[in-house]
Amino acid sequence: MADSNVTQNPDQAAPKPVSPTGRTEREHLLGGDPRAQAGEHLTTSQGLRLSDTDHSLKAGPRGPSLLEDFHLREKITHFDHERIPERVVHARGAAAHGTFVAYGNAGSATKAKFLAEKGKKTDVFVRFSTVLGSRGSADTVRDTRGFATKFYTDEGTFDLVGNNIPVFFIQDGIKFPDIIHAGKPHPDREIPQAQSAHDTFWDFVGLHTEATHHVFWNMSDRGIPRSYRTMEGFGVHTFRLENEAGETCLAKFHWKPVAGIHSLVWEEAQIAAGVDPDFHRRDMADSIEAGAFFEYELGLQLFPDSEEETFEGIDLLDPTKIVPEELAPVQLVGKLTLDRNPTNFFAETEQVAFHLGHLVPGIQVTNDPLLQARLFSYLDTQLTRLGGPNFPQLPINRPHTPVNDNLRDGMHQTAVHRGQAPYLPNSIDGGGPFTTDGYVEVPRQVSGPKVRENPASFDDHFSQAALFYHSLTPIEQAHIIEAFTFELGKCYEQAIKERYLTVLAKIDATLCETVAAGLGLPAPKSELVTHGPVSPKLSQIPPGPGPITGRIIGVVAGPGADLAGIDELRGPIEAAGAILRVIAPHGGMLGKGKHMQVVERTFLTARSIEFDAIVVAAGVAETPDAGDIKARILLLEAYRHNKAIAAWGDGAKVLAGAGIASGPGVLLTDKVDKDFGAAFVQAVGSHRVWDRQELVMASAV
Ligand code: HDE
Repeated sequence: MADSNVTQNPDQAAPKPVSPTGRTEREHLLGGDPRAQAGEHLTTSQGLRLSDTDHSLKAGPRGPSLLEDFHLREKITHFDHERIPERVVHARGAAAHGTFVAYGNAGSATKAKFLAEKGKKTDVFVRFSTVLGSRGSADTVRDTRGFATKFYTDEGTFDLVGNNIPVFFIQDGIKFPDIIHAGKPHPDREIPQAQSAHDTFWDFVGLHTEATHHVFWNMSDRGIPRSYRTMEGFGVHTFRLENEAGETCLAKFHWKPVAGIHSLVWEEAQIAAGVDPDFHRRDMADSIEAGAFFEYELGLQLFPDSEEETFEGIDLLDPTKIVPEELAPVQLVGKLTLDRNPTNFFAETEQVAFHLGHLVPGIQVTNDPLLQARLFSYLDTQLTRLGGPNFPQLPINRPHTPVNDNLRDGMHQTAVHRGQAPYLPNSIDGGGPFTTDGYVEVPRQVSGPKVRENPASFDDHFSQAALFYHSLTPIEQAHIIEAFTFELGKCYEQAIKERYLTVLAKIDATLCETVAAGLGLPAPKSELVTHGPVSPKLSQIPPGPGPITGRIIGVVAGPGADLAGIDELRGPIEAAGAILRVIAPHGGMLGKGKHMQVVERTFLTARSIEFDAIVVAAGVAETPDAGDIKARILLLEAYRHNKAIAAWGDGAKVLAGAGIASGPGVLLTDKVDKDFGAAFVQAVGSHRVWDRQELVMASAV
């Protein structure tokens, strides 16, 4: 029968490219895990070669299936069990492998070798995630992003399980189930998915006002990052570091993205959630495959270790507080480069198991009550998620240093342990394994009455939200106002909206009044709180153009386009590490010979959200497709979202046809030359043309 020949298809002898970079099917298989993927032949899990995998064993071609069909039963049974429970939070994620290299300047603070030794290289695996959504939810929703890093150090694995926001909603981990129940979809209808814009979330954060600072970060542009490449990361809690001399200090971990901090605009994030729910995942995988690696510097804010555990009056054990960088500068101690995509999503990204208790000498925990609860949760959650206590044996979780743990048996045990005495001390197995100069907790005095209470300093819920808001530029503040108006506008309960307005009334009068007006409610009386000196470093709008590595530039072309001009423009764009994609009315090739262009997106498959900037080539204005409504929407959306727009030659007519004339961030030229290339790269490097915002609002395009 024809279909049973599928596995002998002669096309398999000449592998075809299966990915944009031209990797072949055969290359994919090279180096496969010998436990499940060796040899050329299809087998059962027991290694029995199979001659047919498409027809179940039946009593005659029209008869019922036979119970004795062991291959059918094995294939279906394994399939039935392919899924494991998704993470209860941070279910939606994507990851990459890379390397961390220490600058060698952290030794005075910590003896952790991966930080202290100059040039020391450590393998890492980083998983980025959203918090609220399910595994299949969209990447670009408004949410906090997880930034979890596994350092496979010589001294054991260290996990830095952080977020892209430096504070958290709650001060005590005992409230975590409550905030998550409030943020997740409603239990009756299971909607909305991956959203905070609903009653239960705003009910919780209005009643637990310690969440205010985190809520402000979420409502800011930080809640909708452009790329995982353009996010900061934070350890959030204060850790205790110890150096070789036994001296301790307190520290907060920071990741600083080399590409700068950039975000989507809200409308773009919403469109992307539908048009490309894999927006961030795709961006990371494509960029890494194209060699445009993700880079971050690791930084430390260091504070003297003291009885009070405060710095400049800020309680370092309160995870709703930051220490402004102006008060304690971030000292950069090493660089992380993510340069390799996972080979198998399930084996690596899904099965990776982070835990705050994965520590190395030189790094210790503090009494932050949120951190303390996390020390329990992460180990516990893996037992359900990964089916038992042997998850550290999974390849992605295995330390890159020898392990001799005396832990035995259990579900999914894959090690064949030797010996008879897995206990210590013993006099049978040579006495070992032996304890040595390993991890020692810094001896600190612990005493106090047994109480369910917070320190008094934890009662300040608003001053840092106000500090954050007032440290931002007017455009960033406008985005926060818009976000609050949107999110509260999605709530149904009047009391919840009114209660939250009383929170806003403590932060800023204009903010509160504008949101109230948007909701059609009276603004409550201002009860403004005071805050410390503003921290300009909290603003993410760059003072000047930055790198454009991994950015995507769309060039609108078509039959008759100036293909040589496209090649000319490709030079500076690729030299800056960005990617040029040709958009045309139809797929296929444009032109032939030296300047032939492959059409990568058509007017049907392209949407503005994919591009950081759009250029219209000369030679398309007179073609019948120049006025295509989809192309006009492409240009108009890019314009509305304050992206750099350019055209050369009669490409300007296409822009004009879409209602885009000259103005801020619109670059027009006769032909592509060096100066234009440089000016364009600089415009993209500014990320957004905020000067255009007012024009956009006024013209209502
Ligand atoms: Fe988590 N968190 N968390 N969290 N968290 C998990 O662990 C938890 C918190 C963070 O990519 C879970 O393996 C509690 C703060 C990230 O695999 C779970 C509390 C921060 C990830 C869990 C917190 C985080 C998780 C779910 C309050 C930023 C994804 C699956 C005490 C500093 C890791 C898992 C990955 C995942 C519990 C608070 C970051 C259930 C109880 C604060 C990035 O164990």
